[in-house]
Amino acid sequence: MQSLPKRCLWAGLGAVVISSNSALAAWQLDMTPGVTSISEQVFNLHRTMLWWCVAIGIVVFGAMFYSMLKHRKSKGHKAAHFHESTTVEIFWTVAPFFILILMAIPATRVLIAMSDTSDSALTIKITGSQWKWHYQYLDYQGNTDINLDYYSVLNTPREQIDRPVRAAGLFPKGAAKDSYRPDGNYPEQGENYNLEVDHPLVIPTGKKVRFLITSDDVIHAWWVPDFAIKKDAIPGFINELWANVPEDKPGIYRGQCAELCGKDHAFMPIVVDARPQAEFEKWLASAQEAQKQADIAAASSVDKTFSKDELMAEGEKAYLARCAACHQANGQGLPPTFPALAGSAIATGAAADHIAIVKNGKNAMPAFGAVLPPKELAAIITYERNAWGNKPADGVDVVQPRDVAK
Ligand code: HEC
Ligand SMILES: [Cu+2]
Repeated sequence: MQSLPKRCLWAGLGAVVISSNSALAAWQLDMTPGVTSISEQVFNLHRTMLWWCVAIGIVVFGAMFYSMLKHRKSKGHKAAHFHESTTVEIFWTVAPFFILILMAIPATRVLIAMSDTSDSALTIKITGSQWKWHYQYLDYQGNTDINLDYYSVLNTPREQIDRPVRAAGLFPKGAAKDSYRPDGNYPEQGENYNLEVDHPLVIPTGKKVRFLITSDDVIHAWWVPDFAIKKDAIPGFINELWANVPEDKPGIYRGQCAELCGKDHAFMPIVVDARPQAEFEKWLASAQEAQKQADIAAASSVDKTFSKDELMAEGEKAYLARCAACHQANGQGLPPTFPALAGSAIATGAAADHIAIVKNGKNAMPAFGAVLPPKELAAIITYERNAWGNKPADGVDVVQPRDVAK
């Protein structure tokens, strides 16, 4: 009879397997079939290969176990001694050779289809950088004068991200233990935790969309499982990909950066919003108009003078969204990689040097000059010069958009 603990273990395992459909779903083993024709081809290719491997496995292990059991020593069999059987050697060379050729034919067909970006209706340039995606609309049905580009950044609330860290009792060095939530009551993680962004990539359904993928800093990879596309974003290179979401499958598709790209690799998700063509065109027109207005506002902000209070308020928000990932909300940074801005010689030194490093970047510090409008840059820099007890040595505590635009 089995001992009691063992029986309990088996009963427990059985109960887990039977009762937890949702747990089983989370442990789905197969690939996702996805929504595009390419993803379907990739899925079927994977299936085909898997069955090939299963068949080979059955033949090889079958022969092995048959031989071991049927000809075992206890039945009086003697080991055969032979060397250099030409027949066997030719067989085990030629058979795998033909199997590989048979596998290569469908695989090559799918690879060629994946890389055929001809006749696309829309071309979008995708640039990865630590840790955000930049989408640039280059060409829609022959119109290359679109003038629309934007950044797509994670927008899962910081407090949700801090929840597990807080639960484990871990805190960044130097951070006040309960700086966010003295009650320890962190919000639940949402349904799309760390898979949500401020501005999704919007594409039309029923159209072939070509993606040109590159990077500004390190290697990233743009991966949307439902489209079965995943390509490295490499600085100095442009990789091509495409997707055509069927007209009956509009919706939100989510993916992630798939190349370990640094500290916040897990925090640069991808969200694609596939809309019917008419809706896409409506969105495109309004996004172009919004960008035009933003450009005009940015240009006119340079002529205006803003109060310190206004700049500080906008600066704090923008700092948390743009800079806190590296320099931390409390300005302490994560030395030695990410310097503290609280008490930093640059953040409290000559305004011109402070502006220069934020606009132009330095080593692992990204350049923000082309990313943020002058008013937002001025607000962030003003904030940094006054927050966390900072006091500018040159007395310039307010930086205006026109100082940044120079
Ligand atoms: C990807 C991480 C990252 C982000 C995001 C980032 N920084 Fe930095 N920052 C750095 C690094 C790394 C340095 C150090 C550069 C060096 O000296 O090599 C730095 C240096 C600085 C310095 C100089 C500090 C000193 O004392 O050396 C300032 C000022 C600064 N950053 C401001 C900003 C502002 C403003 C933002 C947001 C608009 C920002 N940073 C966003 C990584 C980052
Ligand atoms: Cu990345």
